[in-house]
Amino acid sequence: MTGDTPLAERYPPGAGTVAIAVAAGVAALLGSFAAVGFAPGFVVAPVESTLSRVMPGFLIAFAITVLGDLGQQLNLAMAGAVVVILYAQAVVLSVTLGRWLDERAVPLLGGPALVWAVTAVLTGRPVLSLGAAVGAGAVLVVTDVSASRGPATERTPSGGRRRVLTAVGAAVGASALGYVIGRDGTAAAGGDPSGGDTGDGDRPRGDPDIYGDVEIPTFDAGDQIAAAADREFDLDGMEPLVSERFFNVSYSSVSPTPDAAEWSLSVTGEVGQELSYDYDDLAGRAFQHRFVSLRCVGETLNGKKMDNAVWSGVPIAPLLEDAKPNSKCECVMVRAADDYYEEFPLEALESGFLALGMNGEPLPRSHGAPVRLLVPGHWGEISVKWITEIEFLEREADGYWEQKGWHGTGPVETVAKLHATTRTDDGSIAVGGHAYAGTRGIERVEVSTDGGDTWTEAELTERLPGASGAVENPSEHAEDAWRQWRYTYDPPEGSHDVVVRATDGTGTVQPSEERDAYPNGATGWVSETVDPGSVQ
Ligand SMILES: Nc1nc2c(c(=O)[nH]1)N[C@H]1C(S)=C(S)[C@@H](COP(=O)(O)O)O[C@H]1N2
Ligand SMILES: [Mo]
Repeated sequence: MTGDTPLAERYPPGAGTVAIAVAAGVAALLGSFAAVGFAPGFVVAPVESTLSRVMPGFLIAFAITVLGDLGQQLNLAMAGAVVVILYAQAVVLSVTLGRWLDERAVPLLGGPALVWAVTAVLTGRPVLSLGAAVGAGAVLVVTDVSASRGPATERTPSGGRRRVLTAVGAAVGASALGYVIGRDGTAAAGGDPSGGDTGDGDRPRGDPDIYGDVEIPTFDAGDQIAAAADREFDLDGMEPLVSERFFNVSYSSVSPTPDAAEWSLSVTGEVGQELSYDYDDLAGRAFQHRFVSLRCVGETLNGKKMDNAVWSGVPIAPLLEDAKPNSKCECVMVRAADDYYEEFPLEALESGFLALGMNGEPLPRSHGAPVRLLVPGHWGEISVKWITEIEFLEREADGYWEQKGWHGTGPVETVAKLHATTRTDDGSIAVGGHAYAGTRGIERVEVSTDGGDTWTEAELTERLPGASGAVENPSEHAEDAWRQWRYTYDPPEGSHDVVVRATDGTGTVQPSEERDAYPNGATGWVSETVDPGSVQ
């Protein structure tokens, strides 16, 4: 039974209904955001992960290396659009059914119910999915009420247009409200949609969502941090030796929120004895505090996806011994809470470190809380965040990025970056940046101010100190940390090309051959044209 207005007129046919359905879809998406925040239960998260997974390797390569963070944002936007289309189809279906049965309750209840079902299937969280249903319901109810209240003259094509405008207005209102609620919820949970930053002073220690039910150990990294501050060059525009904004790379833009109390790391596969460790097992051990630099294989030659931090945790080798591994390929697959997986040689894993702390704080969510792996000297992709499982394999397999054509499980390439160009008080020009060669170490950095014809050695910061804390044989220097270089010169008259190259600890000069990041890391020498007139 219908009300005063027949259903066909409540939902103007064709484009009108589609517009109302899309409006309801947008409100539903923001309803999901309101209920969950920027966390895995947000309906866009699983869709975005799936899009990343099915996207061909060359497109991903383009997104990472050329578009950078914009690529990730585009992927997120595309996932949002897919969700809105799914929701809109659910609403159109309910309207069609309602017209057919001539029953206004069908779209009013059936629409939100379908939206709820779609969300629950995508996220696997039936209760939180109610947020999406409320968003869609709000738009459908407002549209329905406005149709009932409208004067007779409204039941005309122009009345239909009004209904669409009412629906859009309701969607805008509901979405804005959903956005505000979701954003505040994300902030309260310590989540960080933009990823990246650590050491946010306003944030409670640790992430309450993640660390709520465990005792957070202390991370005594103060001496290491002070040592870095002591050694670094003071040069405008150059990042310090302990990165202020540590880059972030995850295949999915929504970080998982594992509960530290529930977290465990299992050792499985070709082993004599399967093992499992929980957070308290690790937090109760004596920590080391180590500098480890990370660099992403997908970054451009002079890009900024290379950073350094002091990490607190435990070496992994002793944790593997009791498992009595007998992997034929001497290789492992390491898995994570975001369904990420990387395969690499056991030898690399054995030099690895499980970090619970970063720069004196509990590991932040975006960098792999509660526990991540760090594999010294290798491209960042095998330093698996949110680690949950180490599987000893019988034969080699491909990891997540290798299935997309990348070769990023090996040691990093040597690089010297050029990120600072400034004028000194006496009128000289000072250039500087960071140099990194993984565990080979940086021996020397040379600079040319004439496009590569002649070279002069740059100053280098003293190497960072070796691990502190529970270390059996302390080494003097950090085994896997970058150094800063600086070079000051009297500029020639006109524009000139500054080129920089590093030599690693084995005496090998950074390769000059220019190569893009895809598939195994960018190479070449960083070069920049400097116009003395415009250097400040
Ligand atoms: N679980 C998980 N671990 C991951 C990734 C990921 O997407 N998921 N990305 C990897 C890549 S490609 C890099 S470069 C580093 C970056 O670490 P960061 O985000 O802490 O800088 O994490 C690696 N570990
Ligand atoms: Mo990476």
